Amino acid sequence: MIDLYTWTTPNGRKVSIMLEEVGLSYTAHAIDIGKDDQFDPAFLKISPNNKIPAIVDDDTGIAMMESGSILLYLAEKSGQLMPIGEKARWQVKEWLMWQMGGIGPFLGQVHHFVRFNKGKSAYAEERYLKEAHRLYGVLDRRLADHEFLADDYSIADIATWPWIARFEWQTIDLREYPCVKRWYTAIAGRPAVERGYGVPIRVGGVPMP
Ligand SMILES: N[C@@H](CCC(=O)N[C@@H](CS)C(=O)NCC(=O)O)C(=O)O
Repeated sequence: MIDLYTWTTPNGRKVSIMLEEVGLSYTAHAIDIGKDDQFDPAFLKISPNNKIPAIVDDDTGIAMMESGSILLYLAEKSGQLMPIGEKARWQVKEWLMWQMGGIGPFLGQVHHFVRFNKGKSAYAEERYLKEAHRLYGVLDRRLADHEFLADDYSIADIATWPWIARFEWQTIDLREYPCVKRWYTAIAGRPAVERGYGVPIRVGGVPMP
């Protein structure tokens, strides 16, 4: 049994979607980051960086923070969503790291400056929106000749998809990125994604372009 500590955010949804996809049994615990639950000393023992998501695996006694690491752990534990061949495995890790270093941090800043604090810093709005469009362009070009980020559906897609699900917050029109739109819609139609999106509580349906 896995305990998942999470909230209704892209990083949290990566892990609930993964758990739903691979069929491992888990219990979701809501850590409401709007109410500072992430600073509770009991939670800090599991996630010392005071951020969701985090897991505790009763089978192994392993407690883990950082969504990219958790996805790698769950892929290894389940033997799913990570290819076997060397080249393909590295492609998955490459695009997973691209998500962790680019998509997550920069789209997160778009949410802060463009969605929630519009008008506070014209410089930040321009910088992060420009970077968001650049990243969407990279994603669109990759998906122009790959069905998924690393050919087969993998943890690289699971890491990236919940951030793209916030395209409306990012003021991104997915019609500008037709290959992203095709990929996004295909993944949105997966039952496990729909279930994982609603963990730990459902806040509306999966946004559709
Ligand atoms: N690199 C971390 C980022 C996690 C993260 O930023 N979590 C946010 C929610 S999406 C959070 O817990 N924020 C609470 C805070 O910063 O106090 C990961 O991928 O797990």
